[in-house]
Amino acid sequence: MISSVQTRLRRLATVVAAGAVLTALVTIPPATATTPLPPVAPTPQSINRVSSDVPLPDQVVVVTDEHTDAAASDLLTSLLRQHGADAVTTVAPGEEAGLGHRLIVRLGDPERADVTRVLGELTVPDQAEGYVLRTALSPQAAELAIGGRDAAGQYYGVQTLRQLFVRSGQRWAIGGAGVRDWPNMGLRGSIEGFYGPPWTTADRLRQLAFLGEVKANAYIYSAKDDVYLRDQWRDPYPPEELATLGDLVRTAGAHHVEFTYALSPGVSICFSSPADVAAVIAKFQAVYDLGVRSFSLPFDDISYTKWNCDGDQAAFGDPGQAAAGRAQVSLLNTITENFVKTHEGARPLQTVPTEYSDLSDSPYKTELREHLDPSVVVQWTGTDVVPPSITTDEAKQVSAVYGRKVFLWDNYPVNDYEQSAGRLLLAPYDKREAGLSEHLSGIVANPMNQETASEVAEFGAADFAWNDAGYAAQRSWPLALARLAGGDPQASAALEVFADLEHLAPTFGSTPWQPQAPVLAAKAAEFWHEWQAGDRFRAAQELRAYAVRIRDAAAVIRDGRVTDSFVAEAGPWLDATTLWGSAMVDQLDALVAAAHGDSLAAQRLTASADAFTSKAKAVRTGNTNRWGIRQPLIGDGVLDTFIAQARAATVG
Ligand code: 14T
Repeated sequence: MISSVQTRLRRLATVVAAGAVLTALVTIPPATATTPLPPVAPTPQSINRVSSDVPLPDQVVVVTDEHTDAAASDLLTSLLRQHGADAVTTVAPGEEAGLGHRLIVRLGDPERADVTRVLGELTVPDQAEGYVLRTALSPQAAELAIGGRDAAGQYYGVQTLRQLFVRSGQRWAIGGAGVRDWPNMGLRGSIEGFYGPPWTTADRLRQLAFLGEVKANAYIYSAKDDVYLRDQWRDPYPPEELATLGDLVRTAGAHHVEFTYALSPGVSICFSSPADVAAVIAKFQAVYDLGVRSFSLPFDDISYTKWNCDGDQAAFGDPGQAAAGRAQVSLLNTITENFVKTHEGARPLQTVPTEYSDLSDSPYKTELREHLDPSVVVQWTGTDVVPPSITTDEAKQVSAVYGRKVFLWDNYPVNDYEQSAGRLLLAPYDKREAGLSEHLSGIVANPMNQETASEVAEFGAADFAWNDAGYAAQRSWPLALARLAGGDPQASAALEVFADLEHLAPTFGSTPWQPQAPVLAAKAAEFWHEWQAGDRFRAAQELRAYAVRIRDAAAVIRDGRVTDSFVAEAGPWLDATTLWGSAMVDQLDALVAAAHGDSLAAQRLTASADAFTSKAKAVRTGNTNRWGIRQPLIGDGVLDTFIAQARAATVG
């Protein structure tokens, strides 16, 4: 009885499945029905194939109206041109009829009739910054519609389109996709919040464009060593500096990035002084006039148990945690009332509390919880300044302590502290628990002094903040590297080998939260196992191939289409990688020679490996970080250990 029901169910399932396949075959040509869409990052909430790929012809009509976002339509036009559309004509709805073009792209408000029609059953998401994108292909027309919940949504729809271009013979096509997408966190991006040489203007301009690409909307300007932000916070900007800031603010806007100006007066402010409050307002007003609409007053890394003036003793009592909380709350609430609320378009004020890296309640946090204006956004770094992981439980607890969702200041991939000396931090963004979007208002990553190298981890952070449930470090990381490699597959592969050697992510303690060179470590372990128990020469051949990839990675990266600024920043690390890789190749060859009984060759090759090792150790970084000029560390603890072990086994 039961088995006959099962049989019938199974038959039914087969019939249904066959029907589905048949329908698919009828509506979509087989080749494209099975061709996967190209990867899109941040991972969309939903993406499906809805048509075969749409060939991109020479002539394209773009339909926009006054509600179409200018940044979105500019980006759309330039993408179409880059992919071979020589003539892009932009017209208003209704004017496209009879133009006889082979592709019509409709961009704007999803409620616009022509956009709605092409979107079909794909409704626009309710969430801010959400969008819908859909291709539609019929014998009469090839169409693509992108509708955004708001201007940012339109822009993000086009950023998704950017990743949907696929090769089609000599020309390009657009992957036949239906996408409904929105961010899980409202604030996503980076905080230039490290010690040491601040980013250059060129770095910042590059960063702002990058943030737009990964659908991130926040850049917080908080460089610790910018004197106008911290040590001399009261001083007005000289005109040239102000002009440069204006350029950054405009560029941020053009990429839908909110430029947050973070002034850190805590080192010397007299909270009870009307003149100091006025100095904060004057500084904010100067950048408001440039177009800044988002402000922060961080109080991190200051002493909060002594006053900077006698007036504060009278106003807030004896110095101490609770009194510091009262003083900071008074400034934050005053600026909220007298600046943020009186300035058109100003976003909620942000702060970094002096206690920013733990979960426990305290007299200081009680003051903030009970008296800080509820609109003020509070940042938190996770437990420990550089945390080994961040869990939903922790975020939930800290929200209770601060009486609001917190905004994660994520101290990865920052490399300004001693444990990170000599390192680039190129491991994936990892160990942040899915579900954090329920408890955090957003994430900003604190990057390295090296802007482009930071984009690897930041790419992951933006991906996670957009869609924490859909995030997979092992999916995101290769996409981040491929992006830096300009899509060049050989360079992408070389970057993966290089990044494995810069994988160690330190904490402030002695235990890293991500291990060094996991791929090389596994290969070396496998090699020794085989060398002792299996086929020695096959084992050596396999590991040698990987050693050659290490040795040649820098050349492949330098000769390939890798972003110039990455190559420049990573220069000393790339040089050292070539030398360490050469040492590894020679030492492996020495080991094999010794195993063949050719002790002369073994000696000669060992001497050569030794020479490469010495040279590798003599390479120095530039003076680019707080920790100064150091030896660039390459797979340390793994690569050097392997060479030493192979040497010992060679020499006997
Ligand atoms: F405000 C913060 F959220 C924060 O992280 N502040 C600094 C930050 O500027 C720096 O880049 C980061 C990594 O070194 O750590 C914080 O700075 C510290 C914190 C410490 F506890 C530096 C030394 C410390 F001992």
